[in-house]
Amino acid sequence: MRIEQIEVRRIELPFVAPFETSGWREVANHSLLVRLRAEGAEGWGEAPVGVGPWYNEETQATAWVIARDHLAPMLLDADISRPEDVDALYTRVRANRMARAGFEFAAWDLFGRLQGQSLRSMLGGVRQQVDVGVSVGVQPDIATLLRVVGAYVDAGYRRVKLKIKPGWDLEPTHAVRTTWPNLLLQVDANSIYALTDAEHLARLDAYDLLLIEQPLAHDDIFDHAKLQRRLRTPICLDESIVSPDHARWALELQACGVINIKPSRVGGLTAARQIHDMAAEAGVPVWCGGMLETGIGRAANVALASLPNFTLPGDISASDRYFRRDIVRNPFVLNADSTLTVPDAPGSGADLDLDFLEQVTLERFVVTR
Ligand code: OSB
Ligand code: MG
Repeated sequence: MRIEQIEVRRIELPFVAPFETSGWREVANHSLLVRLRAEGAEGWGEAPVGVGPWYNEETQATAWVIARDHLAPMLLDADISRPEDVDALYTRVRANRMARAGFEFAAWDLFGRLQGQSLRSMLGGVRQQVDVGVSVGVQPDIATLLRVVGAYVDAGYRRVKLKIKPGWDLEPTHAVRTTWPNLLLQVDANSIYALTDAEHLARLDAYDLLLIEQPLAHDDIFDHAKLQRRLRTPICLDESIVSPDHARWALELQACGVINIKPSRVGGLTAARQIHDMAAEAGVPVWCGGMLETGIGRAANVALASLPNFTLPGDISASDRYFRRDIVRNPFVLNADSTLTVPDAPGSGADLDLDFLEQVTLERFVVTR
């Protein structure tokens, strides 16, 4: 199949509340959206890059240039017969995985719509509902944190992740654990600690956490293996696992007990599924992380999370946790049992609200064969 037209948009979609991690703060989704057209159908994908190079190296500006100067022309020149061919096409491109994932997602969506098959069934998903939780950013004080977490618990979320950093780790974790003794709880440091903090981090073992996410450097695997030997709580790697090879290295080194899979971080659903399979083989559970996506990227995450080894709740909250209005007409809604329902419709199932999308589009380019 030849792709006939590619459209890429830069959008800005404000969050209901700012989101703060150990190292940065986001007030809006600044994704790149990719639209592929062929044979009378279209597919959409989201590259959920941050506002600055704080999570990984990519930004909306870098993804835009890589998409315009390389990814779009390469795809227009290619002949593809399945979505995995887009993953293979882009193996020549170094890093820039979120930009690549935007195109790869769009290909899955396009093929699914043309073949009348849901993304879940294309990927081999086995669940109609996926367990989800909510990621809670750094808050100004403990009272505010307890109010914010309380509102999510009341809304039905049974798993909470707290963002931590030096000076905001033991105290907030203790406060939430004491207030909700049975809550599924985990923490995420976004690479702010060093191996010399091992003794301090081991104090988190007291709080019955599901996992401690990415305590050490964004590109480290080696020191995480050393740290894991000093903690009872499983380490979960996020930033460090950017490819199936990185997952293999982490598994062989026993650098983590859990892997957070974000399809956008690893270049798309093809690589995400490979990492899922590899972790399953090693007996290591995985869960689906999030990048504060719109309904487009969220649909890809939800479908991926329906695979069998996604046994821990994902950071795939309902759309209203992020946006007052999403760019889809079928936003994800939280079920009473802290799950989201996996769409059955062809492709990702996302039903775009094109009028609203126009309003949040900052810039676009279109290339045609
Ligand atoms: O580290 O998991 C992370 C958001 C942006 C960048 C990195 C992370 C996150 C989250 C939020 O924790 C997950 C979500 O709700 O989408
Ligand atoms: Mg993380």
